[in-house]
Amino acid sequence: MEPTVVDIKDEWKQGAGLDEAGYAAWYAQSLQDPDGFWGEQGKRIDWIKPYTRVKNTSFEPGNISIKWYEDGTLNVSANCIDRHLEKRGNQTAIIWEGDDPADSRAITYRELYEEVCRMANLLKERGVKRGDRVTLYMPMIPEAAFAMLACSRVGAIHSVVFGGFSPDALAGRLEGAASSVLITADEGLRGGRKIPLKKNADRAVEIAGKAGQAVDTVIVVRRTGGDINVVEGRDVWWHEARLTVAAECPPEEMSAEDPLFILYTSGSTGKPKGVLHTTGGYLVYVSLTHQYVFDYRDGEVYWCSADVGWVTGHSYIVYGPLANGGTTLMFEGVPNYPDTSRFWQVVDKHKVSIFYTAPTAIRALMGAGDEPVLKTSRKSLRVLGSVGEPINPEAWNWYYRVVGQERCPVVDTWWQTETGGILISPLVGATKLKPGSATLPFFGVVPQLVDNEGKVLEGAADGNLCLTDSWPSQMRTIFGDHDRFEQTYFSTYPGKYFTGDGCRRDEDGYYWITGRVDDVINVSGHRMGTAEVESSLVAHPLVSEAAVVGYPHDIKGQGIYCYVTLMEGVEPTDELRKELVQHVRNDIGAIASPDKIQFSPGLPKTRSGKIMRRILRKIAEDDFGALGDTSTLADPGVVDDLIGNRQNRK
Ligand code: 6R9
Repeated sequence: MEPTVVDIKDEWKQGAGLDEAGYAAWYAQSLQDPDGFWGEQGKRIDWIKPYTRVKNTSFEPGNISIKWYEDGTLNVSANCIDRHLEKRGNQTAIIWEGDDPADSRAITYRELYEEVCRMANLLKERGVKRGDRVTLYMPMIPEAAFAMLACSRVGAIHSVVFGGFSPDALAGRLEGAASSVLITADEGLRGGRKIPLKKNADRAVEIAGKAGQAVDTVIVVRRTGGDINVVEGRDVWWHEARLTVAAECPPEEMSAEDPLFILYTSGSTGKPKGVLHTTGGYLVYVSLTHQYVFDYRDGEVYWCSADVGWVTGHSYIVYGPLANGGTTLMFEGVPNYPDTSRFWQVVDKHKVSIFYTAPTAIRALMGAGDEPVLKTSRKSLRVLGSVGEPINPEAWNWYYRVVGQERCPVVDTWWQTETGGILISPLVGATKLKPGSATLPFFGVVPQLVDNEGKVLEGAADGNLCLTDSWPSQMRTIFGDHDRFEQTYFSTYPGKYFTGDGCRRDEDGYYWITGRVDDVINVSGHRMGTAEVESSLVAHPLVSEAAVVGYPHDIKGQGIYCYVTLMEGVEPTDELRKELVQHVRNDIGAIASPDKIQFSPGLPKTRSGKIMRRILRKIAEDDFGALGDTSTLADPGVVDDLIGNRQNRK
């Protein structure tokens, strides 16, 4: 089927004046002369000491080294706040929309400055210094942004852990980052339900303590007023402490290559990795992409519905929009509470111009029909964005047609925690759209498709997506494990960064991401390593072996399908199935809940004992005809058993 092309409409032409030819010219220049191009773009942020060196990067095996603007110094929070005060002190920096539609708050740049300075002073009072790691376990409230910016103000490295993660997962991240300071809230609130953050945090601190990572400060933001346990000397109420510290705090002068944050993300093997980002290149890149991809214009309200626990929240709720002096909306709730019109009611209430969300939310709302959308106005909307997973053309068209009334371009933005910012995406006003395609690379980004042997594929082709050169917001290392960094991203195809994604390039040079080609699955836009779910399952005393794969799911994109072999003599029952689901939820968090568990006496393995996931994926997809070569299996009979027992539970 020939893809439809959506032409650029006159009203989409960029405020900044970039059109199709402008994009092509800038793109060409960014590849021919990276130093010249990025040297110029680097000026969009304020430097304390200007850089003289721009790009210094190597993807050479054994010497993976990524440095941008390395001799420049700056402070990220000063760039996101202080430099806007003169012109925008009274402009709203953050609009907060609570879970309850009656709850909202507007924070000006002046107020943001004061709150961030207070939080920074409190951190200092508790002994936090440059380079220390501070862990955040927060609901979607403005204090989450205050805390991130406060860390950057004092030169500390934040590690934000998504509020849906379990105490065990939080403990692992406290240990991994060797973090002795935690910022949390009494409870979170989502869809009318309370989430016991402080209770989870207490448990996590206890687990981490037993493993040798002492946490000596827990700063607690009061959100719901729910009952919590307060540990004298360790726990500090934010609402009390903030009255005792100054609302002024000079920003630390940081090097462009000093770390800004660690963010744990799942890979195909082992424990989640601490992806490390630094200050200068990151800030230049996220502010530039925020402006050009979305065509952000002064004074507009911009809303990214992600959670600050994910990279999208870091780059496109907090750092990009605030570096640009924008007004960023932060939403505490969920798309279907109190009802399925909520997103569009928020758009109308706050006159949102740019709305950025995930395909899983679009598909879920599409399932509720057009009426909840059509009863709202949405006339403030100008641009729609998508991120997190491939968007199927049907969902793209609904988003474009029903939500955006064919007035608003849809920018499908492809990127990763590791890339820090958007790498492949249309630019509003400068790129013709094709529903389902992330379209073309951003300035300085060089995608390459290779086959499984690493042979470079030219022209229209389907292959593994690599990037042949660095961009300023690339991750610098895995915190504390540079060898694993090289091993994970640069060893599959030496000399290139391998994304882990499959991708097709069409005859117009447009990119179509086809999904992960490794053992990472994408459930409702959340990244998960199948290995993590497997290791949780096998930790259950009644489980002998487990293999986990993704399967197509109408709303979530991918669901979690688990094949479980029980210990000798254990009866497979529905009760046990429920218990295992609960076990994984407790271990990792609700986002890792298995959708289907199939008890299977055996798993298909090669003679060397490797589980053949390819076959398990096909069975989970109900695609029994295409199992491929099963001749290397130790016991081919296992496959027939698995097909015979295929669970088709909803
Ligand atoms: C930003 C973010 C990264 C993985 C990535 C890919 C998938 C993200 C996408 C997309 C197709 C898009 N992904 N955006 N696939 N089209 N527009 O989501 O980071 O959580 O690290 O996930 O998500 O598979 O490799 P992260």
